[in-house]
Amino acid sequence: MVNLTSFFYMLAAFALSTANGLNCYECQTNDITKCNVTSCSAGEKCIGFGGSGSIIGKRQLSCHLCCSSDLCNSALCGNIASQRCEDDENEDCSKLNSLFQVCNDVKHARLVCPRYCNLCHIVDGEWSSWSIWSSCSVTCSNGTKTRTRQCNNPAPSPQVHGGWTTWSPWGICSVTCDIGMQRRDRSCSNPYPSADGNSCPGDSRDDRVCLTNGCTDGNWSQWSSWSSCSVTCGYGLKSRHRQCDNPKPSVLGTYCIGSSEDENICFDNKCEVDVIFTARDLQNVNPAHSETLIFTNVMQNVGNGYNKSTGVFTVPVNGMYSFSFDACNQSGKYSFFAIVCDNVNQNVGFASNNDYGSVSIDSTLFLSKGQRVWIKSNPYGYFYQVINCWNMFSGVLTH
Ligand SMILES: *[C@@H]1O[C@H](CO)[C@@H](O)[C@H](O)[C@H]1NC(C)=O
Ligand SMILES: *[C@@H]1O[C@H](CO)[C@@H](O)[C@H](O)[C@H]1NC(C)=O
Ligand SMILES: *[C@@H]1O[C@H](CO)[C@@H](O)[C@H](O)[C@H]1NC(C)=O
Ligand SMILES: *[C@@H]1O[C@H](CO)[C@@H](O)[C@H](O)[C@H]1NC(C)=O
Ligand SMILES: CC(=O)N[C@H]1CO[C@H](CO)[C@@H](O)[C@@H]1O
Repeated sequence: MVNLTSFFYMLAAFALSTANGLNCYECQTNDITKCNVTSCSAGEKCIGFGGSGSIIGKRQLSCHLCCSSDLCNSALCGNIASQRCEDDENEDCSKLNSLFQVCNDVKHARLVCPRYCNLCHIVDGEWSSWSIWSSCSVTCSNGTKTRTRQCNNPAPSPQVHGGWTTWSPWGICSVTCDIGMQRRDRSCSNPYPSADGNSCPGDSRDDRVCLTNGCTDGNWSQWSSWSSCSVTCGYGLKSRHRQCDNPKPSVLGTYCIGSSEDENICFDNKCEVDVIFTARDLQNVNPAHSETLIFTNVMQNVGNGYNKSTGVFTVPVNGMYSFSFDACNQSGKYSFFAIVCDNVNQNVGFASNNDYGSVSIDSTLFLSKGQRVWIKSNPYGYFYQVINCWNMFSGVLTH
């Protein structure tokens, strides 16, 4: 007769080999001890078999498996109960993480919220046992010998390399005007590195220059007094200046608007040269064609421009000149004449027997030093010369 109990075990073994990890049915060693068993709770019923619904396995606490009987050997247990990996029931891990990112701090998170933070798989490293001592470093006298151990019993797992948080916003500028510095920070906590993981590369602090408004805008000083005239004679320029230092602009302050230099026209009367001449009494009252009229009686010649031997006035200084020629008419005769400058007629006229007394022509010219002015017959003249009617050539530098 078939041992009913054996048959029963055989079926149970077949059924249970397909169930996840429940292999305590092989507890067939000599080293069998009494298991510390408890009753399965409602959700932990291990085996219901044969329609009877009877419980044939009970949970073995240390093994997390169900055993066929109270006799079990934990050394054969293929599924050692993992260390407790539960969140601290006094903490709201979800809240802790959203407020304080507790999961980024692996060390802390493993104590408080290992399950929430998915850290149950982390294994702390432990030292291996020491190796045997090496031989002595010397063969006589005092030397050293060494022994080693590794962090591989077990090796820590997994290795976590540090990661930076995002940068904080930039801090306030160190100054309220001009140029200062500001900083921002980040920390190597996203996540923190594990003991054997790499720390974050780079700096946790970043500084940069910050520009604000200028502290002080520039303002002009008062104008200096005018410089002396750039020429000692006639029209020139005088200048004055000012500095943008009342106050000076700060580094980012605006510079003064406008020019630091000012110029104006100046005229120095003191050095004006006087030029004036008057000459009368024609050397030749019947000049030939285009002949230069020479007036031999020089009444004044300030500046020595008029030459009484040639009748020509040579300009001594640049300036505006006014010339005139007075001619006496003669009854029944005509005189034609011109004021000439460097061979160009500037004004022409004539005296006829219809004129009474004298006739004048004049000319105002802007001349340069060295230019020449004279009177010529144009083309001929019959001048009349008596004590009460003068033929006269005169000129003056007006300015
Ligand atoms: C079984 O284990 C529990 C919890 O570890 C313990 O309190 C109890 O004393 C143990 N019973 C036996 C018989 O070893
Ligand atoms: C060796 O070490 C011992 C103990 O420290 C010391 O007394 C001794 O003087 C040392 N010998 C030499 C040669 O340094
Ligand atoms: C600029 O300077 C002038 C004198 O040159 C002074 O009157 C004025 O108040 C100054 N302005 C400022 C803003 O300093
Ligand atoms: C006047 O002109 C003549 C002839 O060119 C010259 O010889 C003489 O030196 C001049 N006189 C004066 C005062 O310039
Ligand atoms: C100064 C002089 O001789 N003037 C004369 C100019 O011409 C008229 C008209 O012929 C005479 O009457 C003037 O005496």
